[in-house]
Amino acid sequence: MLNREPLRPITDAEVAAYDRDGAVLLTGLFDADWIEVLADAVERDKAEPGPMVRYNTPAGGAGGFFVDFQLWRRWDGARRFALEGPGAAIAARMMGARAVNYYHDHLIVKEPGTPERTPWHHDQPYYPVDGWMVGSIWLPLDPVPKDICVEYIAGSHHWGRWFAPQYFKQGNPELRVTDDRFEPIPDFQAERGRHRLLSWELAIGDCIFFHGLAVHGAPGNPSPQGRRRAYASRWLGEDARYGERSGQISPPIDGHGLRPGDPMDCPLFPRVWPRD
Ligand SMILES: O=C(O)CCC(=O)C(=O)O
Repeated sequence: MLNREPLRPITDAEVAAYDRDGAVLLTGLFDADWIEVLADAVERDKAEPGPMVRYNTPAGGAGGFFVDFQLWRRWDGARRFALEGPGAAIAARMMGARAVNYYHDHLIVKEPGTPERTPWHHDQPYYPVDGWMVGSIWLPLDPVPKDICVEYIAGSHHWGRWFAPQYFKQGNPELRVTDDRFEPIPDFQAERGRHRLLSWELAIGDCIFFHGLAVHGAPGNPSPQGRRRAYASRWLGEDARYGERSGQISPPIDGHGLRPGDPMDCPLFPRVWPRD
C-alpha cells in the first residue's frame, strides 16, 4: 500500500526531540511498498543518471559512492513519492509548518565495500534558501546498522553558525559559493568526542527527520555485504525564502525564475501541503 499519510501519528515527544536535537529517528512511517517504488527509481537512475550525478569514489576504487539529485523530475516512482507520499505530512508536522513545498531529492548510495565517508557538513549553506523551516527526510532503502548510519551533532542547528559547503568527494574541495555567514568547517571528526552524537539502527519504513542546519556526517560502508541506499528528500515550510548567493550552490537547480526574498513556491518547488 502506498500510504499518503504516515503509518502512525508522530508524537509530541518526537517533535520536541527534533526541536531540541535537530535530528530524530521516526520509526515505521513508510509502507514497504514505497521502499520498493523508490528502489526501482534508484536502480533506473544508477543505470541512467541525471545531469547532476557525482561519483565520489575514485576511478578503480572499491565499492562505489554514488550521488544524484532530482530523481523526482525523471522517474515516476520518485515523482509520486514527492507529490503523493507521506513526506509532506511528516514535514508539516515536524517543522510546525502550515504550508510545505518540495525542494529537491538527493540520492546517496554506498555500495558494499565503500570506504569513503560523507564529510561533516550541514545542508542549508549549500542552498540559496533562507528561513528556519528547512528539513530533510533521510529514508534508507536498505536496513541500516547503527555503525554505518549518518551521525548528527545534537543541537548544532541552534548554534547560529553556517559552515562553508564542501563537495563530498575525496579531499573535500570547497564549493565556490559565498555568503557573509560562512566560516570554515571545523574538523568535527577530530573533535567528535566533544559532542553528543546521534545515530540509530534503521529498519525498512523508518526514517530520520533532520534540520537544514544540523551538522552531520556518515561513515563509509566498508562491509562486503549490504548496500546502503539512502533517499533524502528536502522540504520547506512557509518561512523559507529564496536567498541571494553568488557562486556554486548545490544542487544547481536553475530555471525556477525566483528572485531573492521570494517564497520558495514555483513549479520546480511545488506546494505539497496542505493537500488539495
Ligand atoms: O547518506 C549520507 O551519507 C549523507 C546524507 C546527507 O548528508 C544528507 O542527506 O544531507
